[in-house]
Amino acid sequence: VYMALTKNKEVLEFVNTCAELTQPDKIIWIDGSANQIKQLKSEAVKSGELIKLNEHLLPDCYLHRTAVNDVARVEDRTFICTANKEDAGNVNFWLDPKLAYHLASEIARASMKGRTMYVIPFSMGVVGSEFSKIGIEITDSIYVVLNMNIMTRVGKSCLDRLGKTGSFTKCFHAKCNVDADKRYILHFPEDNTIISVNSAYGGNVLLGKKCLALRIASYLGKNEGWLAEHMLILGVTFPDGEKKYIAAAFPSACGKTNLAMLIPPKSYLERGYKIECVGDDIAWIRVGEDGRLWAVNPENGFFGVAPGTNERSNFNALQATKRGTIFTNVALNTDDMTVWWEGLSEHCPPNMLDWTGKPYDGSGTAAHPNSRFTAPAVNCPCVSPDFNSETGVPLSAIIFGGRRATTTPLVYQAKSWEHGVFIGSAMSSETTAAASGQTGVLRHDPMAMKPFAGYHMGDYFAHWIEIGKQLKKPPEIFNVNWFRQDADGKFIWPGFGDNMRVIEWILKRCGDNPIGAEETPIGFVPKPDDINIEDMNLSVDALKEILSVDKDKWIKEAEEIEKYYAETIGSRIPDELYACLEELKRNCKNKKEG
Ligand code: SAT
Ligand code: MN
Repeated sequence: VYMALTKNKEVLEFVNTCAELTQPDKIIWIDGSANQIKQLKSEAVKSGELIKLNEHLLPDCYLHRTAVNDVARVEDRTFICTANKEDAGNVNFWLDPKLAYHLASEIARASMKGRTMYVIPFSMGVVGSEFSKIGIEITDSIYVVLNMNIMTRVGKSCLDRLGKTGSFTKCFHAKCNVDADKRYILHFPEDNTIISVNSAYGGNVLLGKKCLALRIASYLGKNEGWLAEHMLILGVTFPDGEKKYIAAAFPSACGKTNLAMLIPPKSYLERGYKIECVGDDIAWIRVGEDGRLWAVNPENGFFGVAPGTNERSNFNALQATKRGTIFTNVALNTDDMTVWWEGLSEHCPPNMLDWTGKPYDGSGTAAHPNSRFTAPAVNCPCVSPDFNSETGVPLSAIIFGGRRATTTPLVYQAKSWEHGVFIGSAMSSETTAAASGQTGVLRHDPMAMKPFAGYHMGDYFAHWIEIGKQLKKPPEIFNVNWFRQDADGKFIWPGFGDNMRVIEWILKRCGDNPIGAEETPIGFVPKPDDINIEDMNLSVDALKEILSVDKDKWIKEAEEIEKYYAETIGSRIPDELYACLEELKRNCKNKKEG
């Protein structure tokens, strides 16, 4: 027996169908009230699902440990289930929808016996904004409820927004036995439905995040004329008070959160520059009436990578985790019940339990490399005053970037929108711990959306070209690479706050009176004098080195892109991109140029 919070027939049917299948003992509707959340936290502490941290040092903060086989997204168990296989594209794994529903139903059948089923009404984006989408997530995990309550806008207002007839994304999650062999993350874009079974790790189970806000939303965006992207959004305030906004796409664990919350170098702060964070992971982008692109962050919190986060690398993110935060798979300091991860401080304090809960003896890492914090956005000292804007922020620039030890310069600019789409489509990056599998392997990751595009990648590129045609004032498009290495394998560019120096150049290239640049075979590169390296431990020669474009390397890169287009994406690639590829090849082979 339960009290439904809505009269929406479709919602009630969805909840009933899930309950009949999974047979929970109890159903609880999440209304988002402080009281209900408090109760759930104390229940989770009692059951051991959460460990309460030091109330004085980390008020209202908790530690959660996942199963050791369940620590990252699982791309090879993530499926796009379209009626026609071809529509999912070759970059995605595909399952026949009928088969997928059947498979998941059999796995989830009776799996909530003896458990509670929670119904989470949530909104991606500010409730009521034209950008926003409502979802209903069913789950048997309190951890999921509490994380969704941080990452999204949860509660009755979402159901009120739906009214009696509104439509929503059906999100079903059942933890089952966390059996890795029966783990499936299934998307049915044509039914606006997501099913996740046998996992309890963030990206696989917080279904508002990658599953809805990227895979399903990218499909909705294609049909409705907007973009759902794996992008941070930041605002830059200039000394004269003017503000400009940038969206930037990087693969998981490549520094989106750090860039979004960057603290400029001292000399910039003194001149009055300021960075504010609108979002650190996902951007929903629409063409405004003014012919510009406008972006919102559909999330309400940060699910950030813990290792490497410290006072110097990301002061703002660290501050954001000081209250109301759930930590996942970090190490526990048993002396004072605080948390630790590699890079938080130089030395690991004594009396630590590692991420699995065992005494840490110094072998391996104390925190899992993909350990995370789930922190409310309002906690972030540099959160933008536009964070809750219903109309979003106008974009002056879009940045693509990845981890590349060689080839790709520190920054370069596309010659046109189409060329920018080409650059995004041709991105490669070294893999990280954010997904299961080997790390450090160079792979293609177009627009950082390889794991997240909910439909055919060729159609996705075509959609970008189509959006460009509607723009009167398209943002300038850039590519950055903070990760170029020297002959000894050391990073040449220091990154973090110093990335402000590149942001400054990027914004000087936008607007009505852009500064000059060098034209190279791949696009426009800064004149070395135009990157401010004052008060920085970087020689002019090192700067020239990371701005250099090696034609021979780019001939190989172009061949690689051509191969990727033909062999992996396979079809539906717009002609505009092939034209850019041909131009790149011509430019590189023309020895007189550049
Ligand atoms: O685990 S998540 O997918 O939510 C984070 C990420 O990989 O970007
Ligand atoms: Mn991400």
